[in-house]
Amino acid sequence: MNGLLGSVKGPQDVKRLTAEELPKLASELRDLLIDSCARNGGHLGPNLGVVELTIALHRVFDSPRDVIVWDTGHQSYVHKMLTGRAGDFGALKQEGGLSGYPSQAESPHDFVENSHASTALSYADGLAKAFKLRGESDRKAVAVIGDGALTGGMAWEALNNIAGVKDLPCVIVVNDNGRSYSPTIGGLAAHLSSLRVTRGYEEVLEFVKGKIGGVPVLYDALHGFKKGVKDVLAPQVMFEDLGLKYFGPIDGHDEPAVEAALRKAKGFGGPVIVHVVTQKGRGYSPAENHDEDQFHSPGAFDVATGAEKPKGRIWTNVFSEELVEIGARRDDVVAITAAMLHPTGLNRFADAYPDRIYDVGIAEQHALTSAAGLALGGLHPVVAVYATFLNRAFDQLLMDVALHRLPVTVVLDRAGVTGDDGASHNGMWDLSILQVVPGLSIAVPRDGERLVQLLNEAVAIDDGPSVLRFPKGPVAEPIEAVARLGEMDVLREGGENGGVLIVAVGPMAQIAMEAAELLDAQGIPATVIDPRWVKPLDPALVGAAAAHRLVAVVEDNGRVGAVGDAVARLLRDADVDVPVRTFGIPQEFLDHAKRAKILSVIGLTGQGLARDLTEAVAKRSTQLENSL
Ligand SMILES: Cc1ncc(C[n+]2csc(CCOP(=O)(O)OP(=O)(O)O)c2C)c(N)n1
Repeated sequence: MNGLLGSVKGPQDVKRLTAEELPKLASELRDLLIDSCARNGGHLGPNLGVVELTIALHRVFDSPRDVIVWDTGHQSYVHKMLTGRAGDFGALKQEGGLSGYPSQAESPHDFVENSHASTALSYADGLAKAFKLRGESDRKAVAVIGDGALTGGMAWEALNNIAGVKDLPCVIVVNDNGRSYSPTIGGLAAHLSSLRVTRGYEEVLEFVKGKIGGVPVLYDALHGFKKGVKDVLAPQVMFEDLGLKYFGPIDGHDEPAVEAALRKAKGFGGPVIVHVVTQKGRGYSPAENHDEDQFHSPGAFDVATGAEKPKGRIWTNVFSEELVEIGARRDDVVAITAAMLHPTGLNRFADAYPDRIYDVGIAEQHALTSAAGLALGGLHPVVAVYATFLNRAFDQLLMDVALHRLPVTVVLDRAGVTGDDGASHNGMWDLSILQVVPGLSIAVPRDGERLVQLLNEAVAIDDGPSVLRFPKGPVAEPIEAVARLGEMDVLREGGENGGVLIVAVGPMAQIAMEAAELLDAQGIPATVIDPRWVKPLDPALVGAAAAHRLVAVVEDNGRVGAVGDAVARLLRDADVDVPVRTFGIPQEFLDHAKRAKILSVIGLTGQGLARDLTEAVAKRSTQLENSL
């Protein structure tokens, strides 16, 4: 690594640079960000926006003695580059390479790895309390949180607590770029934009036009700005009323100004908010001009044009299109997104039915209970979230939706192994935690045609909640059923003499069919069934299992308590003692790597399955012979 960045091995080297050298460092950081994200994809827009802020943080604070917690963690690339990892960016998000989020294994400068949003203030609250109690009076807890993440309820629970301890050594940096993926919504967002304008109305318009040009919503909102005089003169009251000292707004690309504000904050004897206004995608015009999400997290792209490699047809597209069709037939169907309109494909629905879409911010818990309210009000909400983020809203689904038997459909995208976003992004929990919800129905489509069919069946359920889940990536090739058994699809008949019954959960049908062929070639007949609905399980499964020597359940979910365990329980309860093998994701936090690679390592391939099942059948035969 050449240039100034080559000489930066850690924060002490950032501190040593002269003020005149900093713009050059910023420019080198941006080049490296663009280059590495172009190669392997990554969170480019957010990181381009925090270049000067991150430099300033490392010049003012003493990491890791002072702890910097990055909310969500997707904007921590510059932090990684300034803490000795710039040379490793060639393998960003690749197996064995740098994680796309902070990682304790990578550096003592990384404390918090979780990529679920809105947690940084709570971590900082706890850290600061720990410093105080342990008498470590030289340490500060610094939380960097975006205006998007600030829409999450946890952030407000934390603010309430932080403000309650007058001498808490905690600095909250609000990185306000006006956007989550899309422009941030809601009353808070409106308030933050009013904060940006403390310098007076006319100046505001110039400021916003200059700094955040190309965000018409915000500009229009400011034009229509009709706040009370008190808020115009002292809009920071919201924070100060809470008891938090407020500094800002600061131009987040003016490094000396950010540094000055952070120094003041550091010297202040209690909890303080520094409000920094930045531009997402700053310094790379394809990102700055990208209306949809300012290159929030593009896949690999061409540096000159910003053009991304085409993704082909993905599961999300099928869902997105079918929901528009359903919306045309059913005017009671409404949709909810938690700040992920485009990633979940709900943008089409929003375009078609603008008054039937609700973006609630990064607020999955609220999304579910608001859906409950909509359902109580006579509508059928479809809540679309990434599978891993549903964890946030488990209690709301259980008590607010299911207990009231409300017709809410939850659509889980990115279910199963997602891979290169690391442990906290794998959607491997839902089939386990959802098993315990009374009255909930869960569908898992194996291909696009089944997604269409099952989505329609799900929104037709009017006496309780339903969930539909599908994975990341290209939609699976269709597999036609050869027969129906109850509500289940039989994909392959294994013959009369009872060999292995493979219960393939959704897209696992592909590898189940491959495994069945391989088993057949070895003289082990194999039947493959796709249950379509995995909760409740079809009672016809009991008879099918009883006619086989071994049952194998294959699913793209953690093995504990998921469909495999549910099938075993069903058979136990019916006094059918055919052995059940469960194949899924080991109950571990998986390191980042490509989805295909992880599936192969954990044995979720046709070959892996066939090998394990051959062994299981052989073992079973030996046991039977020995018992005779
Ligand atoms: C609980 C949760 N829901 C959704 C997401 C997906 N997500 C990742 S970043 C992001 C937007 C964050 O916006 P902001 O905090 O303003 O940061 P920016 O990217 O604008 O810098 C969202 C919705 C998440 N990480 N966690």
